[in-house]
Amino acid sequence: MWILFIICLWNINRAACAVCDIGRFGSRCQYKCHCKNVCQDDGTCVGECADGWFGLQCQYQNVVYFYKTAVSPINAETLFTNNNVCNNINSLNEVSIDWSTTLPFSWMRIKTLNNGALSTLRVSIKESNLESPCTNLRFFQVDAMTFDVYCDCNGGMTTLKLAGDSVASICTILVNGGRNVALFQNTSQTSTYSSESNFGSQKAVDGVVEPTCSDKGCSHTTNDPNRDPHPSWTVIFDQPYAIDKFVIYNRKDDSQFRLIHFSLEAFDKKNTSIFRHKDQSDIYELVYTIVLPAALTVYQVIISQTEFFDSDKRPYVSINEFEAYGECSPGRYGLYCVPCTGHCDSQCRAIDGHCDVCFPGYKGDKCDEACPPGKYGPNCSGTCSQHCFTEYNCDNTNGNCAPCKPGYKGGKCNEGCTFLAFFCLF
Ligand SMILES: [Ca+2]
Repeated sequence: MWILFIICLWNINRAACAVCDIGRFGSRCQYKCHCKNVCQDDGTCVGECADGWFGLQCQYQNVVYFYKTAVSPINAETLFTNNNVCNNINSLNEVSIDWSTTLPFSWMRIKTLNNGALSTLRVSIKESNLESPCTNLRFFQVDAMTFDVYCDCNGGMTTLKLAGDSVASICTILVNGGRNVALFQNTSQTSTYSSESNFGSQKAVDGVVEPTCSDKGCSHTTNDPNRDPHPSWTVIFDQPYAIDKFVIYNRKDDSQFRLIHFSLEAFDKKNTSIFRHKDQSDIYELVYTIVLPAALTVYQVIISQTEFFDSDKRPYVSINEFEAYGECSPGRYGLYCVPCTGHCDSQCRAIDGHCDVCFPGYKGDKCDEACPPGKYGPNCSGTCSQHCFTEYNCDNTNGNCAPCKPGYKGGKCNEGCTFLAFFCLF
């Protein structure tokens, strides 16, 4: 108990100290559990993730679950069901999936019965019937049968297509929609209707889409006729995140028209506006999905309204739930988006910190292992000179190892001394 007290007092490990409400976890209790059954204190699920979620602590949205409208051919439907059954469809060499809206593509998780066949996989995206291939496919093994597939695609997709002989071996496809980083972040609004506990700004990031907002449960600006003619709602994240999709849930009970023609603006940490969206439709939506043209590093989002409709005499901003989907900003990784390890020479992979290219002298999945004694340089591929006095003083980054064994000189001890000079200094 005392040890825990000291850990908490000095803030060494906040996750160990936080006591979160049931269904939440994290250093600030900022994450919602997405487990089918029991959720442990650190968010790990006992058993499977809830439908629609996968990956690290089940925090990654599977857009197949939320946005799928059709699969072609129809008998490929089972490939998009996230379960433990792995029945591949032998005759298949092409499969496509349509979305209800334009979505960004980042990566997908594939379960396959034949790892070797994946090299023949082709991925393309379609928008407005214009098909464009995704290039530079990269495969990262998750377990014996599961791979995360990354590739470079231009623009958004209304259809995702997989083709090639390898499709016949695939048994599950999950398509990443990012994780919601807006949950329980700092929020404010220009005014509040009724009371903070009923209609405060936090209600829009509490992870709950309420069936009714009439009593409580949604953010809502004031109806005081003398106040707030230009209402807005603001969220400021604990750190910048790479966001590619915003989702706004409208209230479900009444007055949904209040969001018609709303504006959304995103800012970076320098308070520079980096993305603006103005709703154009005269008909309200129950769920607005706003896709960014590319992932942007966002720190703050403001939703505002200047117009009013129906019987209203003033504009309001009322939000049932706001979500911001994306990843850690470049150079960070993991659930808490900590910096990539110091010896990574490229941006590490956000989900697990894997680094593609290490600085010379380091190796390992996260570039956190120095080369073993006697090795140096990029990928630890250099071998220290056998004329180093000892392999233990060979610099792992550049192979320099002076002092040398008698008879040799140079930074890498690979130059022989001039004749007769047994001990040479130059
Ligand atoms: Ca809510």
